[in-house]
Amino acid sequence: MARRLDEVSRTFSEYLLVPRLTGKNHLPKNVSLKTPVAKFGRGQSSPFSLNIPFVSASMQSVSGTEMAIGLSRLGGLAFVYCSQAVELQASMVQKVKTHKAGFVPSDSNIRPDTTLAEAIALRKSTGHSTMPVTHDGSRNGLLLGILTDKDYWEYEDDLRRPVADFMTPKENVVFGAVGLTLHEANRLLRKHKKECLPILEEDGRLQSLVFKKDYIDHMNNPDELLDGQKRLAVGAGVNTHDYRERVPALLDAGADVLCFDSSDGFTEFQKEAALWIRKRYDHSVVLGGGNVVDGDAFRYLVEEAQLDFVKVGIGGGSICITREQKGIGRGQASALMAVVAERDKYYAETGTYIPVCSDGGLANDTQIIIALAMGADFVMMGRYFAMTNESPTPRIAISGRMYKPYWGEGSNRARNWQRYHAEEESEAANKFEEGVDAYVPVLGPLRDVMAVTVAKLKSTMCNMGSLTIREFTENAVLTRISEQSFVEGGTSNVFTFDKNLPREA
Ligand code: MZP
Repeated sequence: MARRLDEVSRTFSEYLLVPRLTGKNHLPKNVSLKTPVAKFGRGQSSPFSLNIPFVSASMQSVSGTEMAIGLSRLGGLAFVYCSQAVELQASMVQKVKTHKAGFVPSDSNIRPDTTLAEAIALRKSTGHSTMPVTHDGSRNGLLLGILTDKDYWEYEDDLRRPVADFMTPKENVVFGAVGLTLHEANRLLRKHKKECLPILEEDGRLQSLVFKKDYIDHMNNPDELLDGQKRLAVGAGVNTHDYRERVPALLDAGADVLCFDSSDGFTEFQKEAALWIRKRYDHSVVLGGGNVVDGDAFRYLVEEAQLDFVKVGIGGGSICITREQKGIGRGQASALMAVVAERDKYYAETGTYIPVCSDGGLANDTQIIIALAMGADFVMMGRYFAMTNESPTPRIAISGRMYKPYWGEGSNRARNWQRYHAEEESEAANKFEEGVDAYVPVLGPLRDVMAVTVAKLKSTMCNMGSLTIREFTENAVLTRISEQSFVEGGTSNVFTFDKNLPREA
């Protein structure tokens, strides 16, 4: 006879937090949202942490280059989607890594005999207004000068003339030598009041560029998530089919964290793929996987597949119909609490802490907060990020409001059948979908949307007498709510007016 779990499958909206003593130092400005991603031993710190506990889902309609750059700048991490060709995914990762590194390889290079018209066309296609002029037009050619948009007047100058007539020649260019630190490079920029500093090899070849705007950008984003070379951090989804080609390509491109993207991770396929990665790269790769919904599956992925972190959640995603279609899954709160309990047991037994990620089904900021209080070290979201300007989908006006398409990786549109069915290699695979094709309202820039969530989270953490995510989980006291108290939590016995209704002046 089937084994039956006694506990009802519960979800986040069934819980509230009971405040703990708030001390005078429990102020939002003192709160740290830093949280581990890679496993670590007792008394050690995690080799890879986030500065805010949010990662974006490995989905076509969520995590492209723009999302990865935007989220990493705020301190989180995007998992660039793997439901695309290996080379395309690797090139997205590479774009994030080269986005701003302090020392950036030059992307837009021209020769001295390039015409002004060609240089302007290049500027328009790349958006780069500063172009090194090298002897052969390559990024590592001998530097002959620099052309910026201040050197010419597009509508006045003769566009057929060569850029050599307009550029600042090398003898007037301030440059640095290879070996200079970023700090020294920024000092030179400041001293000479320049926007861009070319860094040259001993023989005069161009090695990289340092921009003033990158320094300013860095100062405006104190939480940004950087790797050891001061490049933005980026994650990437992988699968259990083409990992032998995909993983090396992603790591070569500079991916910082890899994660198996699978609706059900309690499989020998995930173990086999993870062990292949471990054998080839040892523990130098931060590798996560899932998804799971109970302690047995968690143990399996940690002990057998040697993962660094484990993702929790089956069937809770906003676009997910797995529970309806196949009858598998578990209420997200119950799943998370079961896995967190097993994680804590594992930590007590072994001294190794495995970060847990709650993935999918977070319908609002309150649920994000409850998930973290329940013991998730970080949360993965799709819908939340799909609603921001940085998601890769176009804006569409419907009945006077702006929307963006958002579709599941198990929908026909994503055609990501490997994720759901390749293990079965069955024709039945294409007979049903596990995700829907939908729309979400556009909320605006990621920075603005995230600022509200972060403010609410920090405020609640202070209510719970906590300055770190760890303290938050340890201090959390959760209470289940009845339907009646849920109603009580909204407005009651008052009239509220729809903000969208016209009002009298
Ligand atoms: P949500 O934040 O939109 O509620 O959920 C996002 C999560 O749903 C993803 O991280 C992934 O785990 C899951 N997902 C993605 N596609 C599907 C599907 O097509 C899905 N069923 O369940």
